[in-house]
Amino acid sequence: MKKHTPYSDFIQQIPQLGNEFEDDKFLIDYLETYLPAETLSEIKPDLMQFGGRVGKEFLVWARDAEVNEPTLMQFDAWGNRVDEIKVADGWKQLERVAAEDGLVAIGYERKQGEYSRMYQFVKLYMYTASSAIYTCPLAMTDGAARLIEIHGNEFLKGAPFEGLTSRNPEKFKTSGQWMTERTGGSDVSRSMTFAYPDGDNFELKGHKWFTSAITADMAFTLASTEQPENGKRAPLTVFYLPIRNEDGSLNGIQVEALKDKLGTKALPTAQLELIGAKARLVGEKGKGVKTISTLFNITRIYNTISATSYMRRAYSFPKAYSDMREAFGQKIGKHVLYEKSLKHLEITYQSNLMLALFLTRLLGKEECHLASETEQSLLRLLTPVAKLYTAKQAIASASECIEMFGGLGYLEDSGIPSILRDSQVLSIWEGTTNVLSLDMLRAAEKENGLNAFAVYSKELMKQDYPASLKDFHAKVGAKLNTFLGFVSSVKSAEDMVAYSRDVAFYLAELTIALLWLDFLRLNPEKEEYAQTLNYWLTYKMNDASLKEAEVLGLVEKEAVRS
Ligand code: MFK
Repeated sequence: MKKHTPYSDFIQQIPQLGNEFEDDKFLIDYLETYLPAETLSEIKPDLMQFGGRVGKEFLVWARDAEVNEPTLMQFDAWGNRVDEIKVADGWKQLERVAAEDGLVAIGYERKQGEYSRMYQFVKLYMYTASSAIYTCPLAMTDGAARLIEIHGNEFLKGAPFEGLTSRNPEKFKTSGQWMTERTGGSDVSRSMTFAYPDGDNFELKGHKWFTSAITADMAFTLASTEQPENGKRAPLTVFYLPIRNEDGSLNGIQVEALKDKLGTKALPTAQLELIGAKARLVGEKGKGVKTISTLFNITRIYNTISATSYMRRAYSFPKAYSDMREAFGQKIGKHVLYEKSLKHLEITYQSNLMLALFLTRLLGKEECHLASETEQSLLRLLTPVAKLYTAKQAIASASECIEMFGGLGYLEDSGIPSILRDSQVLSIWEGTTNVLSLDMLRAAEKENGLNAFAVYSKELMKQDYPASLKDFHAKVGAKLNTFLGFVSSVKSAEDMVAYSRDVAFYLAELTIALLWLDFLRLNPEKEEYAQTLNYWLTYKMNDASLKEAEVLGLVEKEAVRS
């Protein structure tokens, strides 16, 4: 019989990630610029080994966790309520490695002093896009540890804190952060969970609509100790609760359902009923939102780093592909338009990473009591700004990344679509873009954030710049003046609300421009980055974007509404 000749025996080679530390030249240049040489040489071997693993076994575990989604079994065969959640083996491996590699612990051991946070977040930057977003439990765990450091009593500073910051996988504990209820995820003060006295402690009764991740060991949540009166909302308080009792049963919690989400498929996000969960009060009674903001300000920095992780991946995957895939007679990387798309993705991840790592520098200083008042207010101001900005950039980069693989990028089992699905959550959880724009205003006005930004940036502009940067210095200075002039020209608080989103985006881009300028001042010989700043100032930043709300006719309307 005649043998069938296939039309083509071509099989596309699969692009592989290399060492995500060693290959990230910008990251290394950044660390060489802002870390003391001895700190860098101390942590480099660890970053190197970690960077080599994220593109290999971590990805295999992440894929396993994505494909084998968590399941909930509410009843056993005999009718007992058990609410048992099963997660994939890959998910467990990602937890184990997070503990062993100190992904939370590094920030609390503080062996590198004020640079510990930068070290920790560089590892998280490499880890997130290969973790099926195990970073989410880590974010809440870290936020909980910080909450305990600041507001915790002796009990919380004992075993719970030690568990959250342990490197031993057997002892490592994770925490949830339960705020969202059916009444709202943004307007948290509409919470309908009540805390009833129970000896020295409390019993919580209520409902939590989104809780990540129910497989945690403990949670911090909000509840009111008083019933609302005459329609007036009762103030909230933070409570700590262990998820399970000593015998392993759930602590007055019933898992109603696991959420069916667009992305973050490996993460067991649950809808819960609290039917008398034993809990301890944390911080000041009635100051719940303020107290828990310590936690969510940390998770917002995690969100920022996670966004940069996805942006880096949205660049490094198509970059790897560009050297092996051929079309129209040559490697696709040789086609000028593919090269241009890659350039966009490269500039985007580097610029956003610049902003994210700046936050970790400020955070490290604050936690080591080395930050000036200006730096503390700047951290407060830039946390929501960086979170909202980087999330949107990550989504755009992820979408472009898919397109750069053509149809293959659209196939689930290529592993590429999850970059987009998982990035999409970054602009939602931990505060939406609009809510965070308002938080920026809160920080700008109540916590001296705007003034701190003006002081800090003017100080940066006063540094010694080499002659080669004279033009850039003038251009960044002009953008700074445009920004400060604009915010001081806004006539009313209502108008400022309408402009807040435009202001937040511009502020993020302006901060990035200032940071590039500072980076170039310290690295005048690295000309490739001068091209980036040129692009950023000329094509990325658009002064007209500050007035989008006005062009859309929303400025006066906001005044009329209120
Ligand atoms: C990969 C990374 C993953 C991250 C993990 C994600 C998993 C977690 C899943 C979730 O839980 S997602 C739900 C997240 N939800 C939010 O982030 C809430 C979004 N809404 C807000 O942030 C609202 O702005 C807020 C709830 C805070 C508004 O509440 P209020 O009560 O109307 O605020 P108000 O009255 O302005 O502020 C109360 C106090 O808190 C004030 O202080 P004082 O009592 O001293 O006056 C505020 O200054 C203070 N405050 C508010 N936000 C703050 C803050 N302080 C510091 N930092 C902040 N960000």
